[in-house]
Amino acid sequence: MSYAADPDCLFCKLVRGEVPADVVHATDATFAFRDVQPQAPTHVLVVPRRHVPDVASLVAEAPQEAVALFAAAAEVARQEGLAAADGGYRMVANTGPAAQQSVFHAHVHVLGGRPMTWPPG
Ligand code: DGP
Repeated sequence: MSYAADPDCLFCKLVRGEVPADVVHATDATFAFRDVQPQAPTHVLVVPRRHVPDVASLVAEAPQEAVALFAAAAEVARQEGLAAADGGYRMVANTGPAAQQSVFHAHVHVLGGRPMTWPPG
């Protein structure tokens, strides 16, 4: 299945620069910016430039871009001083409404800078 670019998608608008973003990292395939509702001292969203509704769809449609997404997330964590050797961070990919996904453009949350608890809510 192939997903067309969505002119109404919020994260597509951020990627295109039509909605302002606090950008922390960008590659040919990915774009990363600070979450507007941070849940931790560091809270960055890493998204593919390609419009697909969730990470599972990205793996199915463009697996090399899913690898690029996780590589970008790891690089963001390193940039933010959160690499595993520095204490670590959490990556979250809410997938579907039961998981509280609210923006249906694939994204990974990179969260850190405070102790994390388990299980997540
Ligand atoms: P999720 O619930 O997993 O779909 O995460 C979507 C996140 O997007 C949520 O943590 C809030 C964030 N968000 C929503 N609108 C905006 C926006 O306009 N700018 C930024 N930077 N983040 C946004």
